[in-house]
Amino acid sequence: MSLFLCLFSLALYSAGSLAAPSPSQNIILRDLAVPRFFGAAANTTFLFHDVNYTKVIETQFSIFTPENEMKWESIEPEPNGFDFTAADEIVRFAESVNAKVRGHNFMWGNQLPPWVNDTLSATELDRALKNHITTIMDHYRGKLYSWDVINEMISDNTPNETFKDNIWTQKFGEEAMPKALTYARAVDSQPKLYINDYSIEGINSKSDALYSVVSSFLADGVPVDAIGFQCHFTLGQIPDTLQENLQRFADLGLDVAITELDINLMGPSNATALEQQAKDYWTVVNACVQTKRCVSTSVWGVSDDHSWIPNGSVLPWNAEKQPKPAFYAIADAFEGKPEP
Ligand code: 9MR
Repeated sequence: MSLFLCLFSLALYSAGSLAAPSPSQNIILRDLAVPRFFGAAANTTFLFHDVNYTKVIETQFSIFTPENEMKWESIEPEPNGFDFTAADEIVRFAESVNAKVRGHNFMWGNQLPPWVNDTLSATELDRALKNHITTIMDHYRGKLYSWDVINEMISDNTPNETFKDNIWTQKFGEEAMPKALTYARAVDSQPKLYINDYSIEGINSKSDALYSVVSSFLADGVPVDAIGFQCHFTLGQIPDTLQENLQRFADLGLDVAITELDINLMGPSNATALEQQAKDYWTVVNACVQTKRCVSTSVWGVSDDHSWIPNGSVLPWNAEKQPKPAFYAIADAFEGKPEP
C-alpha cells in the first residue's frame, strides 16, 4: 500500500468510517492446518444466501462435506431419478475456492426416500444400491476426495449386537457394509472410502466393535481406506482416549479424520462456558495433529445460528459470524501451541 493510501485509511479509520479490523482477520485456519485439511459441513440453504456465512466459508476451509445435499432422499428421490442440483452447487463452490469435497453418504438408515425404505425385496434393494453408488460416483468422477460410503452402521447396543438395525442389515445382514464398499471401489479407485460413525471417538465397546469389523474387512480384502470419527461432543466431555483410539485405527494402515466436530454448551453461552468450549476444541484438533494419519478436522456447520443443534452454541463462529474463543483455540492447536 502506498504511503498516501495508508494515511488515507488511517484518517478514515480514526474518523470512524472504516470498521475496526477484527483480530481474526489474518488468521486463516485452512492455512494453519496444512498439511491437514480443515473442513466444514456446507449447506446450500445458507451458501450465497447468508452473506456473512458465505464470507467465512469462502476463506477458512479447505474441505467441505455437503450437510444434506448428497443424502439418498435428496439426490435420488425417485427410483433412478437423480437430482444433482444442490450437490453440484457445493462441488462447484468447493472448486472455486480450491477446496476438496468429502461425499456424504451412501449407506445410512436415515434420510432414505420411502421407495428405498419400504418397498423393495433384497434383490431389488441390492440393485438399487449398486445403481445409486455407480451413478453418483460416475457423476463426480475425478472431483471428490473421499466418500462416506458407510454412515452410522454400528449398533448402539454393542457388545450384544454389532450392526444397527435398519433396512440394510434387515435385507443384507452382515454383508451390508462390504456390499457398499465393494460397489464403490469398483466404480472409482481414486476417492478414499470411509466408514463414518458417532460414539466411536474414545476406546469403548462401540469403537471396539468397529475395530474388529474393520480388522476383519482388511483381512478379507473388503475395500476400506479410512475411518471418520464424527465427534458431536458435549462441553467438558471429550473422551480421554481420543488420541489413543485414532492411533489404533491408524495402526491398521487406515487414514483417520475428525468429520463432524461440534461441542454443545448445554447451557448459557457465558465466558466460562466459552472458555471450556475453546479447551475442548483444542483437545480434539490437537488429537488429530498428534496423529500422523489424521488427514482432516471438519466442523459440522460454520456458525451457531445454522447448526443442526439450534440452541447449543456448538460451533467456532457465533450467530453474528464472529470468531469465538474456540476459533482461536483451533488455530493454536494447528500451530502446536498449548491448550488455552
Ligand atoms: O446436520 C444434518 C441435519 O441438517 C439433518 O436434518 C440431519 C438429518 O438426519 O442430519 C444432520 O447431519 C447428520 C450427519 O449426516 C450424520 N451424522 C449426524 C449428523 C447430525 O445429526
